[in-house]
Amino acid sequence: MKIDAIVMREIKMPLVHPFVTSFGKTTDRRILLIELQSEGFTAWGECVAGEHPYFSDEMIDTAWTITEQELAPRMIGKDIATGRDVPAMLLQVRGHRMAKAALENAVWDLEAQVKGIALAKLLGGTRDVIACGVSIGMQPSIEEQLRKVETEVAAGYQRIKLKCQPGYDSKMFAAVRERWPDILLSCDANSAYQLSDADHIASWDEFKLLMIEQPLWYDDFYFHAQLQKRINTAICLDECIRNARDAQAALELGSGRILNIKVGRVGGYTEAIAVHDVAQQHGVPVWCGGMLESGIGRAQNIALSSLPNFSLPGDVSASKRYWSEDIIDPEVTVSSAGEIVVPTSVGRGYEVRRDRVDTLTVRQQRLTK
Ligand code: OSB
Ligand code: MG
Repeated sequence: MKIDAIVMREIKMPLVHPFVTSFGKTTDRRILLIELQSEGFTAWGECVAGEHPYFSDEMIDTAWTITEQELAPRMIGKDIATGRDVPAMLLQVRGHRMAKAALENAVWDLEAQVKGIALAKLLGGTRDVIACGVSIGMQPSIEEQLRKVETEVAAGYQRIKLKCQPGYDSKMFAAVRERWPDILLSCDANSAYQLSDADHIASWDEFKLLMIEQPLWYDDFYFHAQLQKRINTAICLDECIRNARDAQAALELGSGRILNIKVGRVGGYTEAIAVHDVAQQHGVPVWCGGMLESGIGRAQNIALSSLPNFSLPGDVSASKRYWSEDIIDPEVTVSSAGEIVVPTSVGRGYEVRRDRVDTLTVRQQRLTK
């Protein structure tokens, strides 16, 4: 698979509803897309870095620069046998995992096409359908929060995740739990609390949450282990898991009992599969997180979610929750049972709509040898 050219594009897409978390508010997404051209094949990757370095230290502009100056030049003109060979090619560059993942995942897409198999199969997927949950941003009032939950429960989603922060937590959880005593419910603090909040967080045990996602610092798993000892509810780690070694260290320390895997956060499919395997060896379930992806990243999350240890509903939901019109055909749809069918056709299983991508593109750069 000789890499003839890499086309970088930034697309700008307005969200249908603003998304509010403890780290900030997102109304428009700026997304870096990678198009690989190889011997007549075209493959795609999506960089999940945000508009600002608020979730992690990456943002679209750092990803753009590092891709153009450091990562793409290491791949262009090279003959790459498999997606698994990409991490070693990019190893000299420290960090920048979301930028690396977009390139690596595009190579996996290419490999699936060249081999004539579904991307999910190439990754080792075993599921025909994946279980879907939703992540609901913080709302201006508890009434509006309840209306959002009602919409998503009615749509069939199997797990509702509530974004929270100090001052917007217990009262809101109580209101949701009172109205829906039996649904699978979780929360995500995106690092908004400190260990001194342990008693407060322990008081949430009464809400019977499936998990509390990344309550403490984005780069910590030592203090998460201290917190996990003081609460009954399972901690789920997101931000702090950068690779399989982190997963092993965190699980051996007891920092959490569930892992959220985001393929961009860990630097690509190869590492995501390694994290999945470490969790499985520890008897720890995983689920696939989301980063407000366009259809390309969404399709790639669906393929990853088909691996066996993705046994909890993920944050991979329907295109229409985010976009008035997605960039893929067909759009991602979720059944009334809260499931997405894993495509069995060759490659990612969703066509990229070039007309739509062109309309949304605000900058473009074609890199060749
Ligand atoms: O922490 O899981 C998170 C979105 C952007 C950044 C971080 C997170 C999220 C979400 C939304 O929770 C998941 C989605 O619907 O894509
Ligand atoms: Mg999270």
